[in-house]
Amino acid sequence: MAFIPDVQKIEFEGPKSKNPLAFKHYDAAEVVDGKSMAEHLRFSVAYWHTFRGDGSDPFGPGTISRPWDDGTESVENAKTRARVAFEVFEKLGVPFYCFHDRDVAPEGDNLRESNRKLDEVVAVLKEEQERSGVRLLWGTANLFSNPRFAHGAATSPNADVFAYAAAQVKKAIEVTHELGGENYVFWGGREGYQSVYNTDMRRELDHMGSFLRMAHEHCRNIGFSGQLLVEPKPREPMKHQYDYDVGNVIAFLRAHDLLGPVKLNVETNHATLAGHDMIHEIELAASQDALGSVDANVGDPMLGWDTDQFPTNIYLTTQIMMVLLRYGGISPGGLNFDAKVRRESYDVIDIFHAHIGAMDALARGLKIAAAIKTDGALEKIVRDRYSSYDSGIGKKIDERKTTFAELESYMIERGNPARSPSGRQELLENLINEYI
Ligand code: XLS
Ligand code: NI
Ligand code: NI
Repeated sequence: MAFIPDVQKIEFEGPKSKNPLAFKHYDAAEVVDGKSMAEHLRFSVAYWHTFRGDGSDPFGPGTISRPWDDGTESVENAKTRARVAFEVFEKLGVPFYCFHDRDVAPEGDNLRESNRKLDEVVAVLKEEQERSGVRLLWGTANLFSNPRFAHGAATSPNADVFAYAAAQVKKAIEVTHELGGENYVFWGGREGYQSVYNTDMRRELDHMGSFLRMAHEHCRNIGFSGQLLVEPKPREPMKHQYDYDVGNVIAFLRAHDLLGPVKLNVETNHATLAGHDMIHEIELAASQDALGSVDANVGDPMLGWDTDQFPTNIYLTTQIMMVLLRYGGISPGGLNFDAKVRRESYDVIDIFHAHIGAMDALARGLKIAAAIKTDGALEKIVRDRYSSYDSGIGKKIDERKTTFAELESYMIERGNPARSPSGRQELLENLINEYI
């Protein structure tokens, strides 16, 4: 029985199609730069936005009610919703989905009760995964909605809350493992502070490190070998979040000896909230072998909060795909649409339009990035720009085989550095435009 009988499986019809319920660019099987589009893009639907989002915002309540939802917090309703979700995944042809524990199942009166309800819904998710072949990209725990987390979870001043959060994450990791999840995500939620006056920052940061270390230990104990990913975000809900941006998280992971086992899940709107471009954030993460996965969404330049919109900007998707192609792809991570339809877009069909558009935009970005890569001009300019490190004194610097004393005698003998070649920025900007 179909819950959404009016929408059939979305097919690829090519760029000339005018059918809003068809892909114009995303052809899962088409090979680009040696891999199928499906393998490159590894699309994922975010359960929380697409199946739990009700359109509420700080100024008003929900505007969206789904025809399959009976409006209760029952396990039965959660199970039905799970089946609807898989119908949507299959119709969109996405290979993956992501969830928080509390998106898929209602919370009980205590931890034992919550775990039991989660297990009941997980059984349905498992059945649906097996039936459809859709897989879990990552699981995570919601450590921010319940009032107990008002002061944070791992960084709460209340040790009982730390323990509760640990227990909740333990269960969420186990459930992710049971469902064959390829990654597990830690977004800080309320790990940050509102006022330094009441905050023991050293203690909070220490606790955050211990929490992550114990989580990693637990993964090893149960044989979960998926990637662990921290998702940086600078603010919202807290005034200051500890996992501010990619640079901060990398430094934090290094300080706790966790970089390697733990990588990053980088989200576009979080990059912009931190005052960075997405290309900066993913380039930085990838350059440090720390890019694990991407939350593909976008903010609005006019709005200063996490508006979580679907990405449709071709420059943005091209830049993302340029970085991914250069560093050999995003697997075992993926491109997760951590995005929601606007509160004015309350029809079921809007969910389809949103995902189709974003999938097409990233597919176009992939094709453009692949053409730029094949052209090779950009790569050559970058290579040439650093060529002074390929031999002579530059090579010695790269290989860490020189000293300040040697560099001094080298320069005293030469007198002045050779002139650096032009950066050719304008040429490269034009080149990218030729492919857009
Ligand atoms: C919130 C985050 C969140 C994470 C998962 O801003 O993007 O949705 O991706 O907890
Ligand atoms: Ni996210
Ligand atoms: Ni976000």
